[in-house]
Amino acid sequence: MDKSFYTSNRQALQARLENDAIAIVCSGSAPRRTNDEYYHYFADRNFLYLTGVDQCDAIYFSTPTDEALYVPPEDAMWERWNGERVKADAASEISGITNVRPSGEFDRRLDYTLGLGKYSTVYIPLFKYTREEPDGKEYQLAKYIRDRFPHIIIKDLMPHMKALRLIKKPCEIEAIRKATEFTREGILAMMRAAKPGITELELRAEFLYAIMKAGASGPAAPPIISAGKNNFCIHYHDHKGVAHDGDFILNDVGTPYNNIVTDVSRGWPVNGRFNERQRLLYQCAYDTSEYMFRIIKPGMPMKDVDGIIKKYNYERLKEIGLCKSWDDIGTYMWHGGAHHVGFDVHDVVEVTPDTPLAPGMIFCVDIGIYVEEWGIGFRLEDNCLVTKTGCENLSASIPRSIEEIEAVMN
Ligand SMILES: [Mn+2]
Repeated sequence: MDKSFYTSNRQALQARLENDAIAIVCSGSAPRRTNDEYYHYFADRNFLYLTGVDQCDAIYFSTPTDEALYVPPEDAMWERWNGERVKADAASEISGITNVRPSGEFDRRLDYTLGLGKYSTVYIPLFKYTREEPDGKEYQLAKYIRDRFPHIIIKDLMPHMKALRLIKKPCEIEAIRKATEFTREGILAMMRAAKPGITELELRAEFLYAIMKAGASGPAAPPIISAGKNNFCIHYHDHKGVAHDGDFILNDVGTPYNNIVTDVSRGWPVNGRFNERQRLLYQCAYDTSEYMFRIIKPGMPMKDVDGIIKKYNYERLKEIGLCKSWDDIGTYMWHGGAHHVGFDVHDVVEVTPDTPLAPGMIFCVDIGIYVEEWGIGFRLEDNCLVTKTGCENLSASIPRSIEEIEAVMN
């Protein structure tokens, strides 16, 4: 991304905050995995959205009139063991922030600035997925500020970040198009390699090899690739199964480009030919998806995407004799189908059920059908960009119809 993207994101953030407020956003660090080994570092998405700097232990700090980026200092011995750090010059070039300082200076800057008595509020993104999560740097900072400067009000930055991240900029849309090319290569590779007896691990290897060969840095999130009854675990990551003749494969995968990610699901028969029941069910999902891409347009409330998917797909499942009444729908449709994508696979954005769709939103249209008594479960999930007049299926080039899938596999 051009640094103007990050600069405008920071300006938009500052414009939302009170004129005596400070914002602090940390890049995070990798947790320890075992002994002296760490998990791969995954940068905080809000930090990336504001700076583009993919470097652990960095901090973005802004006042209404000033901003600074604190990055770990140059350390040749550290780099000898652990690899290159983003240096001050590079961080400035990437982010457009001119004042880049060594991270050791941050504490003094914070104390000095808060000690001036000019500021009433500090915004920090505060989010925990579960209450058991240990305090990260943000919570430690919030506690420190509360103890040392009790007159300062601490506010959560998340609502502002969510509002900013809702509407995608043209460069984000371009990035997801590029990311989709990687995802396409990965899914095609799995479809081409598939044959009865192939393991889930082999399919996963095919996916990873193809996306990285195409230029992706890796998967967007741990890929979900399963066969047969394992498809009934929605977030399956075991990869311990084997795909037998007649099994359906489910893939729910994505790739990043410039930190923008795709999230695409397909269901297909391991032997390359849909049998009668697979064909019946897949066609329901396909028809529902096609219908959604015809009707999604600006102004429609967000909840209608999920609601109409469910109703339309219910009618299809009723036609094939699977659903007898509306009460049956929960037996076969286990989840909603419209989460946003962007810097996160389940993107962190400000939406309510009544939020009207607007140009620049990107969310998944995800139709999941799970029929345990038939042993068939899958999702058909595409990335939908809302345009001025309607919408666009960004992942339409990845084989979707029965004919397209069978043509790739045979
Ligand atoms: Mn998905």
